[in-house]
Amino acid sequence: MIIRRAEVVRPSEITPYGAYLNRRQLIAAGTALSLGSLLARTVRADTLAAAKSLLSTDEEPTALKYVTSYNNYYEFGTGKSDPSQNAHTLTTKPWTLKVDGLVAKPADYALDDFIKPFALEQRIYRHRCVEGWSMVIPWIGFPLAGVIKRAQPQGNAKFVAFETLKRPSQMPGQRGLFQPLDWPYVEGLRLDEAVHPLTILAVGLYDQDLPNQNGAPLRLVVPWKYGFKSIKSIVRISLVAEMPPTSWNKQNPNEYGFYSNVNPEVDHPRWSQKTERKIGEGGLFAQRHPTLPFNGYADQVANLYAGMDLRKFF
Ligand SMILES: Nc1nc2c(c(=O)[nH]1)N[C@H]1C(S)=C(S)[C@@H](COP(=O)(O)O)O[C@H]1N2
Ligand SMILES: [Mo]
Repeated sequence: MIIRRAEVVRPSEITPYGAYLNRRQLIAAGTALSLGSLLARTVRADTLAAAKSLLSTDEEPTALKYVTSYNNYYEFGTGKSDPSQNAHTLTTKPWTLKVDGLVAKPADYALDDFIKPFALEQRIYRHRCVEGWSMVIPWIGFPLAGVIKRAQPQGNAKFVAFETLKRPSQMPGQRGLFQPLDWPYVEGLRLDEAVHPLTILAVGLYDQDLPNQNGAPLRLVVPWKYGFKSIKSIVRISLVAEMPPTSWNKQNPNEYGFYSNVNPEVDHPRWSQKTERKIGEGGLFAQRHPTLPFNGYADQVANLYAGMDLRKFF
């Protein structure tokens, strides 16, 4: 058993995003006041606290330095250290987010207004890249389901499409001769996958706002799928009727399917998916670990794919 089955956090354990914003304003305003500076000393202004969800794994999280320095974010380069070196130049304030498509309530939100109604939780999730490495990351976020419910999907909405920012002036990977992907980066989920309780939008990790290299200010996290489904720096969420295009599938449809569920039985055409290397487990002799079906979340999500041939729908 990797994660506990219960799907609820006690409401008393949750920091509503509004309260978090208020506390930040209090701390900011408080720097001029004596009581405020006392507060500021005990609570760092950049501290983002949220109670741990029971949907968390009890495995030890990967050290913060690896989570923030070993990244895939091709808008900032294809090397693992490129995002941590280049992504600081991205401006994430102000940030607007479009919710549109087959919904009764389409809207353009300022990020804070987008998040405000939702309760933040810590979700410690396993994270498996299609390249064969893995981490355990303590995200801070909230279920995507609430966002979709608020938009009021129409009956013909069957998929959710996501889009990353396209801003070549601040994203060096979107300039120059070698373009590894079409921009903007796009991803998609079936509607039932999108509203599954494990699917979250993350705004932080450990106790801080999401670092730019991890997809600030808002990224998707779908822990039973290969990492590339978890699209970063989202600017648009659209409800659609047909399966939407996805970046890696467009780049190489033989290697990357729409579903991309973690599956040790379906090899990537160029390598096995049976095992993984845990980032941070150092040394030449660190052994690889078996990869689990649905990345260890089979009890929670296997029923979404009942009757589907997962070799065909990889
Ligand atoms: N916009 C965008 N999102 C992206 C990517 C990317 O290149 N661009 N890389 C994906 C891949 S391959 C992985 S493994 C995860 C990595 O997330 P992390 O750097 O926070 O570990 O982000 C995914 N989301
Ligand atoms: Mo990945």
